[in-house]
Amino acid sequence: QMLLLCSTELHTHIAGLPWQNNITICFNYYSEKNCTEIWEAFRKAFINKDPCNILPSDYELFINLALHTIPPNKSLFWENNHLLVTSYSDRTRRYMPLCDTLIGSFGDFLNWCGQANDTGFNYDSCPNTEECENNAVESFWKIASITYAKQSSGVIYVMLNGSAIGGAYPVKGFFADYEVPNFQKDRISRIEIWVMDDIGGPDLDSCGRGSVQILEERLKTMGYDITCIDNYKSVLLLKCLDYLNHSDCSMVL
Ligand code: ENP
Repeated sequence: QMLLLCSTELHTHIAGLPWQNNITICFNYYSEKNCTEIWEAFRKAFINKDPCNILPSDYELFINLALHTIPPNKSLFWENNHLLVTSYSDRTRRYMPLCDTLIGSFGDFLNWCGQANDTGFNYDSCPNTEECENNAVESFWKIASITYAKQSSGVIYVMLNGSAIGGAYPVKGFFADYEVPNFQKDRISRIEIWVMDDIGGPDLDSCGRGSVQILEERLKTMGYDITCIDNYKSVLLLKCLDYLNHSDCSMVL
């Protein structure tokens, strides 16, 4: 009864905000959590503040409250594959990438910030990273990435895009800068990299070549056991659902 009351109150509070769905996810799937408190901690990180002066540490309370375990062998890191990862992970059923965790679900697909001397949200004109690095979204993903990488264990999976113009493994990016350095070596058995090319797209990077080679060498130097697979069949099958007659799909269909 009490939970229902709290949730009704919170739902009224966030009605019309883009976080409505994810508060529902919080209540439905994480019923042991205090979703009202989590939402308040998230808001307080950036509301009523200069949108260029939000630090990762401002989200600390939110992160601590929303944290839950990441099962071993379920972590999926990625670059340039957002929608593919979203469908392949199947909302934690197959894998649990950061965007499928309770923490990540607060940021996925959204852009937000607050403003000084104003208790409202501002989703339309938020500063991007070129304008200022310490913005609400960038700082959120930094602390979320660090936390997720520290929690990941067992076999670690990494999905890269072999057709990405800037290289499959951006040497500057969340994965390179905030995730790889925070892996807990003693809890990781091996790392498996999948390099997926776009169907009909160019094969710019692949295992042992270009930026993927840079990543493989970096991880080997750190002492990890690495496997790299070009166009991993399971993911390729999913990509091929929309390209049944394409020659790139003849191998799996
Ligand atoms: P992009 O630029 O390909 O895609 C950015 C989109 O993915 C945005 O809609 C963003 O949400 C959402 N997103 C989901 N998870 C993350 C995330 N985790 N993150 C930044 N954006 C995320 O992705 P990036 O910027 O290269 O980030 C990929 C990183 O996510 C990888 O390190 C992967 O391992 C990690 P929004 O709120 O910005 O609209 C961390 C940083 O999980």
